[in-house]
Parts: sequence; structure tokens; C-alpha cells
Amino acid sequence: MYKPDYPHEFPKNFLWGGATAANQIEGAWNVDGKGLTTADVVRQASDRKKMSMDDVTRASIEEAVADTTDTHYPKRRGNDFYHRYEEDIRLLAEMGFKVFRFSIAWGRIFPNGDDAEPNAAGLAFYDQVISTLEKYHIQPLVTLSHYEMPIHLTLEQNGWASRKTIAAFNRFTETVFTHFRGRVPYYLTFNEINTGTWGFHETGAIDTDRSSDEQLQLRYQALHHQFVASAMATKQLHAIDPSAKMGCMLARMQTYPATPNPVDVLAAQQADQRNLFFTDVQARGEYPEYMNRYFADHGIRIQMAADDEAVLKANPVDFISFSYYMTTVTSADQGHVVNGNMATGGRNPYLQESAWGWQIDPVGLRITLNAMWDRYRKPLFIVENGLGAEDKLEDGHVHDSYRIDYLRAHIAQMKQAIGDGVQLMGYTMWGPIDLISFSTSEMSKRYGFVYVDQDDEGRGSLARIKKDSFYWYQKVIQSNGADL
Ligand code: BGP
Repeated sequence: MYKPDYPHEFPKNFLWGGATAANQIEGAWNVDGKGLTTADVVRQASDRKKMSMDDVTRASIEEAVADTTDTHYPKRRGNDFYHRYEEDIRLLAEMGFKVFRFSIAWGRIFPNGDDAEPNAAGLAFYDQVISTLEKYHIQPLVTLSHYEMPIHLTLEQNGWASRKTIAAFNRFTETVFTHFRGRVPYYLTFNEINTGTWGFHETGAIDTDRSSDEQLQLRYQALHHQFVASAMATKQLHAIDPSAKMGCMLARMQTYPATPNPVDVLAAQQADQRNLFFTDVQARGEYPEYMNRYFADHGIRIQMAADDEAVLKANPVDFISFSYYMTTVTSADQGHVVNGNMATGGRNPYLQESAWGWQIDPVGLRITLNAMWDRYRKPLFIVENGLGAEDKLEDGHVHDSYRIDYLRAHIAQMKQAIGDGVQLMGYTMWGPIDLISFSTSEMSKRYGFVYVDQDDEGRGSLARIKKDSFYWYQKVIQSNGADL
């Protein structure tokens, strides 16, 4: 339909908010019957540009299981949300949040992952969190698996590498959907499911003792089990709580070609396909042909049960969510590309980067939104975006103008994309209250509007202090994105 006036404004019901994950905020790792999870066995990274979970081995897990302190394991501490959720949610409400993304830790509900009965104290904790959100009219957006699973399943059956994990997960999801029926309008199955190709934190499988070919085989097989479990969860949700919506969640990283040389453009397209593959399966309900070719070229064989393809086809997600932190660059000849942006690709000479080398690309968000909308024609939800920085507390204040600049630039591009016709449901920036970093397990990589007085060693009063960006985001929400 021809529209002479394109709207450059956010829809009235736009969902403004913030996003977190249980193992990065809750702490209370061994409280009220919670079982040990994969996040509880990860140490702080030895190097800031490395991933803290890269070195996890069976021996390091056994050592962690035997250690009953939180000294070496920052995700056991979180930011103490478990005991401070009322104060924290009050702060979110003060900013005007419409939605709050958090995850329900599988290990709080089923401490071993496959216990006969759910743990009532675990359900009670999330009851209280959701009741507090309801008090402030903040809608819950719940991730069912955010980089953690009961460690028992890792030790017994190597996590998602085993098909048995599907049934265990779907008992957990069925329990959650039934218990919270009518109270959670939006769910996501697996956080950043595509990072399963990186290993342990997503697959819960130990594979550091294998060759890289064997790792690829194991990881894509584990991911297949997650696809099936995700489709089954979607089916359960639609039956148990028909008004609730299910989304998939991708770490979206658009790949640009290093030059206009067609071989570079092709290389970028192929890299992009390997990123979009996950959403293709979850939104369209089938493995795309380009991946079948990739599997054949790499000797990967996905073992499927007889009705897996039918289950995937019958249960696509209702909406598509993704995190957006960066774009990346590739070339047919990788020698021409300078490494940047974590382990995933090349550096773009036109962009600035954070202290952790994550390149900042607001215009890339508009490109991403348009491309995702064109590809799927399903509502989009940006469920993570933000700047990790080393904030300084001075006289009780944090002047984080750099964070405001970052977020403003990204939100301005979202507005442009809405003007381009993209259907965008909402925006939950990452880490509204400072939390433990996923990749490095540091506390000092901060994202929040609220500063938490805690250092990398877990010292500090845990007091919550509003940063300058707190007041800025409050104004953004209050004006529905008009006043940036
Ligand atoms: C995403 C994860 C989050 C998160 C965020 C920022 O990949 O879903 O869990 O923490 O990135 O990453 P980091 O904490 O490593 O800076």
C-alpha cells in the first residue's frame, strides 16, 4: 500500500525495556535447592579478549564441583538479584520499563535437569519476581535457556550432544508454561542459539578433547537436538497458553564483504548464511539447502529421528528476536582481513570499537532490521544491544555519556528502520543493572543504567547507583523514543 508519509516514530505499544540472564544476575548459586549449572563452573577469563568458557574440560568441571566457594566463579555471585529483585525492579519501573527480559534457570526448577519432581522453592522465586513485575505493569519476557543447564546433564550425558536432553528440557518447559500460564506473554527458547557452534556454554557438551572436525560434528548434532526441543516447546506453549508467543533468539552479526570483488561478496553471503541458518530453521521450519551443502562439504552428518523434520515444520516460532552488538567483515582470502570482533570475523576500518574490541555500527542495525524483515516477514524484537565499558564512580556519580551516545545512535537507526516499514515489537537493551559479563565473567565490563558496587573479586557493598544514562533512558521511554 502506498503511504505518502512514512512514520518515523515508534508504535504506541512499543516494548521498551532491558534484558538479563539468571546466571549473570541472581547469585544464590546454591540456595533453595538450586542445582549446580554449567555457568557455575566457569572461571574469569585470563585475558579480556578471550572467552572464559573456552578452556572448560571434564577435569576443570570436577574441580569446580568440588569447590563450595564462589571465589573463582563470578557467575555464582551475579549481582545479588536473588535477594534484591524488589529494589531492582523498582528501579526499572522508575525508568518506565514496559518489559523485562530475564531467564528462568533450569537448575532452580529441576536441580539435576531430570528430577522426578520440580523444586517448589525455585518456582516460588520466579513467582515473586513476576508478581513484582505485575505490580509495576512490566511485562515479562522469559528466556528458557540462557547459557546454562544443570551440570548433572553435562557429566551424565554430555549435555545437548545427547538426544535424551530433549525430553528433559521439554519437561522443564512444560512445567514452566503450566505454572506461569497467563502471566508471561513472551518466551524465547535458546539464547543466541547460533553460538552453539562455539561450544560448551550453549551446548553444555565437553568437546575440548576432540579434533576440530569432531567438534563441528558434535556441535551441529547438539544444535539439532536444540532445534527439535525448541519446536516441541513452541508446540507445548501454543497448547498450554495460547495467547503467549514464542520467539527464537540469534546473535545476529551481519557480514560485510571486505571489497566489492564478487568473490568477497560471495564469501560474505556464505558467512551470513551460516549465521542466518539458525533462524531459517526456527522461523521457516526446515534446514536450508545451503547448509545441507555445507554439511556435505565438511563431512557432517546430522542424525535425525523419523519425525524430527515434521516437528520442525509444524512448529515455527511466532516472532524473531536477536542480539545486536556488531557487524563483521570477511574476504575470500582471509589473509586480507585483520582480525577483530571476538573470534568471529574481520575488522572494519570505518568503525570505532569498544575497549573489548567490539566494533560499533549503528547503521548496521538498520541494515540488519531491513534484511531480517525482508527475509522472514515476522515481527522482530531486539532483545540485546548495549555498550560494555569500564565505568568510573566519581563522588557517587557515573557520567556515562559514551553509553548514551551509543544507545542514542542505535535507537535512531531503529526509528529509521521503522520508517522503512520494518515491524519491530520492542527493544530490551542489555544489562540495565550492572551484571557479570557472559564472555569474560568480569564484573568490570559494565552495561547498566544502574551501577552496582562490586568489583571483579566480589568485593563491594552491592549498592545500586543511578548513572547519567538512567535519566536519559527514562526520558526516551517517557517520550516513546521521540526525545533521544
Ligand atoms: C550476549 C549474551 C549475554 C551478554 C551479552 C554481552 O552474547 O547473550 O549473556 O552478556 O552478550 O556480552 P558480554 O557480557 O560478554 O560483554
